[in-house]
Amino acid sequence: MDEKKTLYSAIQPTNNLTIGNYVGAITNWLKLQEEYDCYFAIANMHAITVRQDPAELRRKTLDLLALYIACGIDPAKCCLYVQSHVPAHAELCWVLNTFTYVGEMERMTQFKDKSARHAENVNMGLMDYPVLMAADILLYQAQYVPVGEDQRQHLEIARDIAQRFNNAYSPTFTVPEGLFLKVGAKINDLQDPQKKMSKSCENPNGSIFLSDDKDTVIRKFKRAVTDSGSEIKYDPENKPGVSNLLTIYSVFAGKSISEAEADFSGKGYGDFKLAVGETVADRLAPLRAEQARLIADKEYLDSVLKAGAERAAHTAGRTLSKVYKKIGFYQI
Ligand code: ATP
Ligand code: LTN
Repeated sequence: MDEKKTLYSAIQPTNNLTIGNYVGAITNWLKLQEEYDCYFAIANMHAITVRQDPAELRRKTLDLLALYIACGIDPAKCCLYVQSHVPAHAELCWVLNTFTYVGEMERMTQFKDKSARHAENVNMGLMDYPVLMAADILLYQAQYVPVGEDQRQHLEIARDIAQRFNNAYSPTFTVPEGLFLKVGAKINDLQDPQKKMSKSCENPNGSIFLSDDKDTVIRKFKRAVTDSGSEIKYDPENKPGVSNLLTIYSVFAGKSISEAEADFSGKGYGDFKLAVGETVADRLAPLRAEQARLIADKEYLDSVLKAGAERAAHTAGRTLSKVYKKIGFYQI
């Protein structure tokens, strides 16, 4: 039998996940776990690049694990683990820092955005974020990295760093490729449909959180910004609000964009928004119930994390020791 290819992705345990994270990340992982050797991490080391409340960070780590499992990510098939449980991430990040230029990091879109949003705390970690992400991916020799559009630039840098290192020594790292999907790769903010929906946005009405109850989901969709005119047509240039709602509906109802358009032909914006809200709310309810059941079983969640950390540390350790040999770190 062919060896399965390796796939790596991670989410930060910050805030509550939005349907953007769910669609852009987790639902894809479900299919991928059948085909690839998957590592799915909880990126708590990335999370602290923005100040976190310690008790909340701890709680959200388990919340996110429970959500992965509730969504159908199977710990028997994938390695689920917490980034800080595998010290090799910080260790490789340090080495890769010496293969990364300050100028490159200053030019990263996310760094510029987050520096503006957190002007009081533009810390070194925030700038180093892409290098830690490169370390995550390269440690596991991942061929594929499924992420949303917003991570494209970070993935490019991870590839550049891998190639730089390979060229300076000899082939050491697999050069990873991003897996970006077309529909749903970017879900936009309901209040500002030119902007991606984000779990840390200022206006909570713009994001649908997986933790929102049915009434909240429907209320937020009813208030969603639509566009001038009254036609329900997919046209992201001229009708960003309606197009975003059509994307959300098509993903949650499991239909194509043209089927989604057909469902609402001749209907008004009010009916449309209500139908999208109901479709989303009905899909989220069972997920939330299963997540709550798992959170109550801390012993089980801890056992998943322990097994995950052992497996991840084993793979990561092999890459790290290769790197240490190549760069000339004396081994004992
Ligand atoms: P933050 O607001 O805290 O920066 P975020 O909502 O952007 O967080 P991340 O933790 O950075 O979320 O991303 C987790 C995953 O979800 C990534 O693969 C990212 O590409 C994907 N993702 C995030 N937002 C969206 C979105 N609006 N549409 C599609 N995918 C998304
Ligand atoms: N920065 C990523 C989360 C992340 C990640 C990774 C994704 C951290 N390490 C490694 C893919 C591979 C984000 O989605 N915001």
